[in-house]
Amino acid sequence: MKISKDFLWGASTSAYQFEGAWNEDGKEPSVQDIRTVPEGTTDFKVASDHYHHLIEDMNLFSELGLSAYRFSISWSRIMPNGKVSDRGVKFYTELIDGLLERGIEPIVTVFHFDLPLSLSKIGGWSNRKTIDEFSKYCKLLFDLFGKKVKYWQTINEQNILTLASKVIDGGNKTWKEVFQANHHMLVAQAIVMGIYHRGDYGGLIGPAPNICAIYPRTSSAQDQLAADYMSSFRNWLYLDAAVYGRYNQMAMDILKKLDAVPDITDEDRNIMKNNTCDYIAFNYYGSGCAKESTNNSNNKGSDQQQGLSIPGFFESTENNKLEETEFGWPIDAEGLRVTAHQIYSRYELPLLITENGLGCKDTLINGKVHDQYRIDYLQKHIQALRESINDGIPFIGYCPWSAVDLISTHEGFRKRYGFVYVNRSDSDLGDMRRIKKDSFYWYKKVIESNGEDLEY
Ligand code: BGP
Repeated sequence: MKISKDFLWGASTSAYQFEGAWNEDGKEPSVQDIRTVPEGTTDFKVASDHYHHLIEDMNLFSELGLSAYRFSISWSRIMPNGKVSDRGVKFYTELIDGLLERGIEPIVTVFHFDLPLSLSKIGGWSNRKTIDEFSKYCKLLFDLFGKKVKYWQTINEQNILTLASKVIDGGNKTWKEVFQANHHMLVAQAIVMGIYHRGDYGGLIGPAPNICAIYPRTSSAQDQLAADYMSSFRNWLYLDAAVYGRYNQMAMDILKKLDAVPDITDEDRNIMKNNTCDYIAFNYYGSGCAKESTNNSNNKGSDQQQGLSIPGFFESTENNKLEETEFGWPIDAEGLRVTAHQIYSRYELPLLITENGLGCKDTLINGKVHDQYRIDYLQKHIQALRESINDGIPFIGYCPWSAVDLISTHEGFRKRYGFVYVNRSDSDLGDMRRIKKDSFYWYKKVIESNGEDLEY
């Protein structure tokens, strides 16, 4: 089956990882802007300085031939300390209008890891007041941009954000606190999906978790059960809530045994039940693998793709059938097809890939970046996407991470994903020059052929 003509060929970024200008034009700092600068790096808040390269970057998107661009809006830029900022509105208006003028569909995530500092100070998502603030913020965005933006996502990787707050950051919170905050995010998401639907803005809204198939380490029943538990805890809890408006039973079993069942009011239940999503956006980097939990399961070295374990239920483990990136993430293109089937057979909603890509240390040699390894990775994943479409799964589009190099969530600037190189490093902010990588010219050809020509 051929990919349909209206399929969106995109690329992704997020505000705090791309924009810079973290304290300019009235922007309030977000939780990302107050993080300790990793050892050996310069100020990472400058990111790729997109805020000051807006036109140049949009021209690059246009030259690349993108039909969509997925980005996030910085809550603390457009609504610093809860007040609307004209300068914040101006920036995103210029971006959205600039994309539309270039024939590029804007795909907007309203929240991507960058909670305003003022809300963090009152407890962030553990405080129900954040739900109200999020609703106001989203209503503002829908009113400002609802007629121009057709694809909205609520929260980027709520599952990772939640698990990170306990597992990755080695936080001191209890599981109960972690899942209470998660519950508030689920309620907030449902409320804004309701606002969006009642407002009749004319587009689609959905979640954007990081979803990946979890394989059992062996063919034993114990490992299969571990994989199912891990998948319920990492994947389905979040999508069942967004699509069905209820908690996943296996995930709930884990929460009960962790003494982490959140307080859920009758009103919360009604809100979740009555306000569900229109489509599913998801980020996919590679699959996961689980084995039966042993007593000493722990979460050392966890991040988005590795290391999550819950004693008594599952232990995340390496899949020795897969290669890994230089940053230790498994590469599993065919796993994208498995994941797509798992999602679609559960929910039967259109899918949109909002992130997928290879993070590695590119080198600039004589003004060029020969990133054949990235082309190989993307080629195989687009092939798997084509097969998934051929299997009958409806896909809205594909937005690899990332359009342009940007700052990694926890690996500084040395871990790059972009089609465009940004001339800076961790130790030197450089001149921020944009340089098209080999993958730029390759992806341009892929887009021109509507995914038919994947050769390099
Ligand atoms: C996803 C996030 C992105 C992005 C990407 C790559 O989890 O949504 O923000 O950064 O992963 O991760 P990293 O930057 O850690 O390599």
